[in-house]
Parts: sequence; C-alpha cells; structure tokens
Amino acid sequence: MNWNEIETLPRAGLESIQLKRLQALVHRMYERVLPYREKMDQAGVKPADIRTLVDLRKLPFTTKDDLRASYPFGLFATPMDDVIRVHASSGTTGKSTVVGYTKTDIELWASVMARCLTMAGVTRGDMVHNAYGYGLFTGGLGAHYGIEALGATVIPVSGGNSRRQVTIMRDFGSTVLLSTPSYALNLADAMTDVGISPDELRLRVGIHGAEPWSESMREEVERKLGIRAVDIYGLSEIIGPGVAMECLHSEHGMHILEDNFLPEIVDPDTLEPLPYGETGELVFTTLTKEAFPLIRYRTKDISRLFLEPCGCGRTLIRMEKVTGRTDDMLIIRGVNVFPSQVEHVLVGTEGVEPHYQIEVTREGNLDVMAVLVEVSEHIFSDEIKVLEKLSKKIQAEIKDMLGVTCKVKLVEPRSIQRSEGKAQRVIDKRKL
Ligand code: DLL
Repeated sequence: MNWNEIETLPRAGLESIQLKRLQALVHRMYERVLPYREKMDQAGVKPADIRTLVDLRKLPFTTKDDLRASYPFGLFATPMDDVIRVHASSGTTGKSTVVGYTKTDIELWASVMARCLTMAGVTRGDMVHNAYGYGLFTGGLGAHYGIEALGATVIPVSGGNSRRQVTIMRDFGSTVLLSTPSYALNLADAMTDVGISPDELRLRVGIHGAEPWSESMREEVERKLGIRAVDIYGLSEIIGPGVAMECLHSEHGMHILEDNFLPEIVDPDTLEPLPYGETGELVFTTLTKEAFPLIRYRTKDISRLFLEPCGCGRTLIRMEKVTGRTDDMLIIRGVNVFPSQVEHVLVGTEGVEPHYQIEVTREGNLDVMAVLVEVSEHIFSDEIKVLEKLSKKIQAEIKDMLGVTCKVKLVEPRSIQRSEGKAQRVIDKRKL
C-alpha cells in the first residue's frame, strides 16, 4: 500500500493494520527484550492476551527510567550486528538516552520523514535547507534521510554560523527551511544584519519543531521570513523527527503517522487512558521499529488527540500542539535539560550548597540559562578570584554534561528562598 492509501484509509482498515502490527510487536518484545518480558510477567499479561487494540491497556508502560536502567543498549530487540546507527539525547541525570536503528529502521525513518515533508507540500523540485543539528541529536540526520528519500535536494547546513546560512539560502535558492522555531527567528535577524530582505529569497515554507512554540511565535516566523511555518513533532525514543506533522490544511494539530506510532493520552496521575479530546500525557507504542521498539512509552509531553476529519483528506488522528510537559524538562536552544543534571554537577562540587535555581530567559531569539548557586560560608568570604574560579568550574562542568553554556551566579548562603514543599528549581521567564 502506498502512503496516500494508508493515510486516507477508513478507520477500521487502519485499525486492523495497527492490531496486526501490535500483536507481532508484543510477541517480539516478549521473546527478545528481557526487561520488558519481566514487566509483562509481573503484570500477568502474555502476548496472546492482546486480541484487540483496547487490550493495549493491559500492557505495562515504559519510562525514561526504564531506559536509564538498561543504559546503553539493554532494551534493544536485535543483535548489535544488525544495528547500523545510534543517536542519543539527554537523560535525567548523567546518562543519556540511547536509541538504535537497523537498516530497515533507517529506511522507515526516511519514509515517515518524507511523508511529513509531503504534508507541508515539499516535492522533488524543492531545495531544502536543513538547519537541524547533525550529530547525536536526531534532528539533522533524521530530516536529511527523509529529504533524500523524497528526492528533493538537501543542503546539510546544520546549526550555527547564521550569516553564512542566510547567504546560502539566497545564493542556492532554498525553498524550504528546516530548523527549530527559535533558530528560524535567529536567521531572520541574521538577514537584517547582512542586508538580505525576504524578497530576495525563494523560501516558501518552514518546518519547525524540537521545542515548544506558540501561535504568536509562528506569526513572527511567518512575517519575518515571508513563509508559511508548520509544526513537526518527534522524539528520539520513538524515532526522532517524523512522528507527527501539521499539513497545510490543518487549522490546528498534527497528523500522527499512526500506522507506525500508536498514540494514547493518559491521565499523568492515575495513568488511566483518557477519551479523545481530553488533555493528558501523550504515550506512544512503536508498531514497526526493529532495533529499539517501545511499548506504551510515556513521553511526558502534554497534548490532546482528535479524530475530526481534516481538509486534506487524511484520516490519521491529530494531536494538538505540545505546549508543556508533566516533568521539569526544559529545552534550551534545542537541547533537553533536566534540573537533576545541574544538581548532579553541583552535588559533586566542593564549596557549594545543594540549593540552586535555574533561570531561563530569552535574549533576542536565544534562550539564556543562568544557574544561581548558594556557596558555603567559608567560600563566600574568600577572595573574588576564588569565587570566579569556582563559577568557571561549574560552568565548564555543566557545559560538559549538557552541551549548553550557562551563566553561573554564585549567591550568598541562605539567599535562595526555601520552599515548604517542592523546591522551585526553575524560573522560566521565556514567553513562549
Ligand atoms: O527533538 C526530535 C525532533 C527533531 C523533532 C526535529 C522535531 C524536529 P528529542 O531531542 O528527543 O527529539 O526531544 C524530544 O522535544 O518529547 C518534546 O518535549 C520536544 N518537542 C519535539 N518536537 C516538538 C514540537 C527531537 N513540535 C522532545 N513542539 C519531545 C513542542 C516538541 N515540543
């Protein structure tokens, strides 16, 4: 079946494909992934118990903690010889979340990504400027393979060096921009800096994701770059970019590539599935992945699912724009940051107290993270030089762990407000 047929199937047809794939997946996981088999045994559920899609609810959830416990490759379902690529993103403490792909997985990823590009009207004739970061982050390479699979031309420019990027966009005649929404605004500023106006570009559409962005930010991107800006969603654990995508007709919401990624919304406290239309935590089961399949993975992203038909004719379910999370993960310049990672660095540092606060602001279009740390009495009365050295050390260690440069502000002992319940570790002043 080709994409067009799958994406416009009546629900019953799609659901029967999903059920067959789900049953095969559960058998495979039970046979090959010991930690998941143990979870199923504990829950008293066997692969043969999955008779309908509703039976999905019998299966145990998977969380980031499970990934951490099996770090780095313990949840892989194929021998390492069959794994041809790994990617990684931040975990909650020192350990990153590692994901793997077989050759078939890479082809699958390219095809879902190509389908997403198609939803935004991208065709073989397009010149696609791919400014997602290349490397362990899934954005750059994930999009790259999709652009090639579609047959469009890819400019693998990655992030950084914005002035050069806008010159390339003008000279190469880029028609599509792929970047985080904040980087798109950065490129708009770089255009002003080098004196290039949107009229000199052939840019038509921007495909932006990897971080939350508001409708007002969309308007700004569209106005400053003179393009149509659409949302793309994904996460490393599920495949990377290519899980869901807004089409050009959708008033709101992104089509989920449900033949591969089976979505649920659950109440984050009770973990009970919620009906369509209700807001809760998004959970995914990967129906077709080989190396790193996941069953009922809790994304911690907050969204809503709705089945109303879309003007484009696709019958795929849609998810609402993700605007928040159920945990404290922050996305700073596209990098996932957990306060616990910062804490990990501080706890191992001589002379500082375990009292800290992370302040996030936006200067221009860039996220700025400042870490306020209380120092011990004896250090505080020390010379400025000692304090400077300490703050540079913390900054370097945070950069090492997260890959993000932050400002470190050492503050007086007992100056960070103590809370009576949950400590408020994060003050996010960005207006998203
Ligand atoms: O950010 C994959 C990606 C790359 C998606 C390029 C889109 C474009 P991770 O680094 O694993 O993967 O981060 C995943 O980022 O759980 C969300 O919290 C957030 N996120 C991703 N896309 C969106 C979006 C990539 N469109 C985490 N809107 C996810 C809001 C998003 N948040």
